Amino acid sequence: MRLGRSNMTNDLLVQKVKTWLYKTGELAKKLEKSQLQITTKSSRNDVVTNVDKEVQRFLVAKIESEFPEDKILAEEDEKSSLVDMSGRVWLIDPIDGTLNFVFQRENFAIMIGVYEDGIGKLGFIYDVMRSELYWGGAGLGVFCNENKLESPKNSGAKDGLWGINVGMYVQNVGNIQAVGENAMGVRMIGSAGLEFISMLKGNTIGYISNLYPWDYAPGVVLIKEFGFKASGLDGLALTFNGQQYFIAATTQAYNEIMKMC
Ligand code: 2AM
Ligand code: CA
Repeated sequence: MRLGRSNMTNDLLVQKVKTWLYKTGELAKKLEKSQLQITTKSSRNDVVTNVDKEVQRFLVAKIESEFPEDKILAEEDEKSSLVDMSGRVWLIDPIDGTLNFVFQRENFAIMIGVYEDGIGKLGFIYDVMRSELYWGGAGLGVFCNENKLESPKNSGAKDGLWGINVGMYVQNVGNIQAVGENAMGVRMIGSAGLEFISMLKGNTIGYISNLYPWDYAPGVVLIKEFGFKASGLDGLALTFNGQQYFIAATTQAYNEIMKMC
C-alpha cells in the first residue's frame, strides 16, 4: 500500500477510514431525523438526498486534505467519472441503497473502496443502523467491527440463495431467471453493500445486478479475500467505468453459472 503524505502505515490508514465512517454514520443518523431533501436523477426511482451529498462532502474533504495526490470516484456531483484507475483511487458510495434509506430508514450502507493501479486493496461497508462495519483487504482478512470472519463454504450454484436485481430478473437479462430456478431461491435487498455483506456471512452464494464502480468496488475487495469471483455478467473484467451488468459468486457457483448464462 502506497503511504500517504504523513508516511502512514496500512493499520493507521484503516483506523483513519473507520473513524471517518463512524462520523458519517452519526451525521446520517442526525440528518435523517429532520426533513430529507430528495431530488430525482435519471428517473423517479433514482433519487439522491441531502444526506448522500453531506456524507460525500465530508469524506471527500477528509481524503483531499490527507491525501491530495490521490484520485476520487464518488457517486454524487462532479466526482462520478474518472479517466483511469492509475495511482491510488478512492471509490465512495455515500449512501448505498438510497431508496431503502428514504423509505425504510435502514438497510443502507456507507461504502469506501481503496484501489491502487486498478487493484483492490481495502474495502469498507458500514451498515449504519446495525452498527456493523465490514472491512478488510488483500492479505488482511475480513472483519465485522473487531471480529474476524470465517470464509463461507464454496457452495455450488444450486445449493443456496442468490441476490438478484429486481429489474434484471423481471427482464430475464442474460437468462438469469434460469439462475433463480436452479437455485434454492432468490432474494432482493435493494443495497449492493448489504448484498456483499450477505455473501460474506454465507447467507447468499452470489449476486447479480447492474452496478456502478462505487457500488461494487468495496465489496469486491472483501469477497475476493474469501475466494469469491466477480466480473461483468459477460465474464469480462469489471471496467470501473460506468454502469455494468455485474456478477459475483463463490468460485464453484460462478464457474457453473458462466456455463449456463
Ligand atoms: P444506490 O442506492 O447507491 O444508487 C439497488 O438495486 C442497488 O443498485 C443499490 O445498491 C443501488 O445503489 C444500485 N443502483 C445502481 N444504479 C441504480 C439505479 N440507476 N437506480 C437504482 N439503484 C441503482
Ligand atoms: Ca448511492
